[in-house]
Amino acid sequence: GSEAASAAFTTTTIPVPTSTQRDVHNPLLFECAWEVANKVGGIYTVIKTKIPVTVQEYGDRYTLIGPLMYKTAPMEVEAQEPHDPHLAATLDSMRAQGVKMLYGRWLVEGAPRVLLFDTGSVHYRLDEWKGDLWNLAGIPSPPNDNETNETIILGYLVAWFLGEYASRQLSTAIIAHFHEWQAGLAIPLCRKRHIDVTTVFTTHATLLGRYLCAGSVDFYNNLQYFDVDHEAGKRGIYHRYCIERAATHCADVFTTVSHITAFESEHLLKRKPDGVLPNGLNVVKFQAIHEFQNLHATSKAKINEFVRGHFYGHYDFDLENTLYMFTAGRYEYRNKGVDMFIESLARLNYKLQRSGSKTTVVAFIIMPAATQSYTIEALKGQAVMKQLRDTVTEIQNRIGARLFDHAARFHGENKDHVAPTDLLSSEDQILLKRRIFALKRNSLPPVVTHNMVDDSNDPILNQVRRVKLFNHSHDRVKVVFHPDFLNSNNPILGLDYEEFVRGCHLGVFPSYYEPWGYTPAECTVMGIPSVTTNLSGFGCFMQDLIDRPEDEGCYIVDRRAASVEQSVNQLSDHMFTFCNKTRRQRINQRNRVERLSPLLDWKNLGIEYSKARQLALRRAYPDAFYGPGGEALDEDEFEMPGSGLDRGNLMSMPASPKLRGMATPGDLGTLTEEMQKLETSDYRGGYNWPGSTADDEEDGYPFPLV
Ligand code: G6P
Ligand code: 1S3
Repeated sequence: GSEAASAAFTTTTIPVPTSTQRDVHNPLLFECAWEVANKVGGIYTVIKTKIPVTVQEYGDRYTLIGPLMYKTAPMEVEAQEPHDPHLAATLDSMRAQGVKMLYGRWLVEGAPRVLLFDTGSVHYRLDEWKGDLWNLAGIPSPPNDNETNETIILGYLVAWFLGEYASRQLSTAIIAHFHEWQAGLAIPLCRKRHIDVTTVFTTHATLLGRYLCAGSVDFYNNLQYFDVDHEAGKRGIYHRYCIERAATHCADVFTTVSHITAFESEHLLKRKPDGVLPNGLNVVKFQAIHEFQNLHATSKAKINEFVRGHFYGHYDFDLENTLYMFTAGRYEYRNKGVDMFIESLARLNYKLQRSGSKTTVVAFIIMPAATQSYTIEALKGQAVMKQLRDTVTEIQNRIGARLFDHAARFHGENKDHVAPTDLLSSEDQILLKRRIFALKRNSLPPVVTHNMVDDSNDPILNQVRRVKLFNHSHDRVKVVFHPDFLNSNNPILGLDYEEFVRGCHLGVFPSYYEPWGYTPAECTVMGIPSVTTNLSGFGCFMQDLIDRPEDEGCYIVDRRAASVEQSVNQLSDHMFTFCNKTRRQRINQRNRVERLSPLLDWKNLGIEYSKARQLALRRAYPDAFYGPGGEALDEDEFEMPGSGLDRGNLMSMPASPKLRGMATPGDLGTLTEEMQKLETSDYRGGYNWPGSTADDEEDGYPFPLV
């Protein structure tokens, strides 16, 4: 590097130890992501929910690293002094050179150690580091891409930190695990500087994949043909792509979250992942088995409340016979399959009308977009309904008082029998009439709850207009678009996301691009059935594990082999079938869905991360694991700490899901040294991918049984 960049390279003056000196049996773990103590999207969920199992395995040898956000950090982190003298010395040294940071405990379940760097404090070194990046790796960086600038600063800070720390702490092996390109730049830097750590890179999507899918390409059939540099350049993301690709190729172990994204990564990032680390959740078991059913009923009552207000004046349907469907996520219209959802709703509407169904479907779309405020109409709906309720309560109290008085004065004479007209005074009747009059409305109940910044160009609204789902009385399917996150303090639809999901009947996520897809997974652990596709990591995962996922309330639409028309029909068929279920059938189905939770529990999936880390240690410190002839020194080495799918529990339940034979802990992931030797793209997911030479996907990857 240049002279200016040398400060970050100070560690090179300290002798680098030979790797065999480090203890590989009790390694230290640093896990780095942009979303550590910083909620942006799905990666935050991965990191946060995984903490308890990681802490169980690593205890205080585990530290998370991320960017310091002054707005949220004080709420998330409790500052502490480091106990480890090497760590203290490293942080002091960095502070002395102007780096601001926060070290302490992240106040979430598991309370892990966390180190947050203030990228702003070293912003003045950005140009120097950009120059270094260009000299070192030939990676360019345009001036005004703020996200990339932040990535570069975080990358240089983390590499600086790891370099200094690894040169002071010489006794224990260090694993550094990075998520996504925004945290991945430290990987090539570690490699170039020969920092004695072993690295794992996990990607949760590919940059190019996301961009290509959002356009109108036949993505999956052309994966192997894209000219990646050209496509990245065309979209102005060449420099970002370079960072992502450098992280991918420099990591000791490269992983992703699903087989479908592994396939994508092989072609777009040009490295076949070493394995798949499916995303888990921290599944909370209730004391009483049916507690989640009660929660459904109480949450549904709150949604009912909203619906009465929103549809005032047109509230001519029976809430006892109304189903709540929803989709939610980041606003990626095509990638998240909102186009397909709305089209299928229109067809469902037609099917319900034709069949003379009395069922009403209210379909919610929860996707944050640019808005100005709530609409007057949406606020008014809740207001008039609240007034009506308050008035009824007042009248109810007065009737109660009169009734009580009558009863107290009753002496057995006939004339004291109370007549209804005595109870409901004419004033009360007038008041009630006035409230009912306020419910008259000339317009239809609005589709959208907010004033949109760009109403006329909004893709969701335009699609709703095209299919004419305008919430007419004759429509069996009504649409409510809530273009903001949910929050229990909202004046309309005042529920937290979790509460909302629990109150709904069906989650619908017909994604086209979805490396994992937490939304249907969250539905599952809450016992709410969902629809997803075989282009989502989650959908493929469930299809791989369960014989007939649709029997378990986990519907999977084919978006791979089927045409768009066929997929839309399949989705509307699933929804129509769902509408024809009786309440008893829905309750049963929720029970079955909830029983799948163990499949998604980190207690069972965390082992895949353990395997990835083991592989990283083996690759970096082979001498500690193998003798001179390549023979394993310790056969027990691959034993993982207390983890593994508790099938016993799952299978002992009545009407348990039929799991496929390969659903053992070792089968859930695919990490193995052997895999690199395979030349095919034999990914799982019940389908031979284009360009794949696998004959039989089940034989594709050899799985070491743990
Ligand atoms: C839960 C409750 C039941 C309620 C049912 C409604 O199972 O425990 O008391 O009847 O939800 O189900 P539905 O599918 O009609 O919302
Ligand atoms: C990504 O977030 P997204 O919604 O941009 O990472 C998530 C966590 O791994 C994953 O669930 C999702 O599919 C990806 O797309």
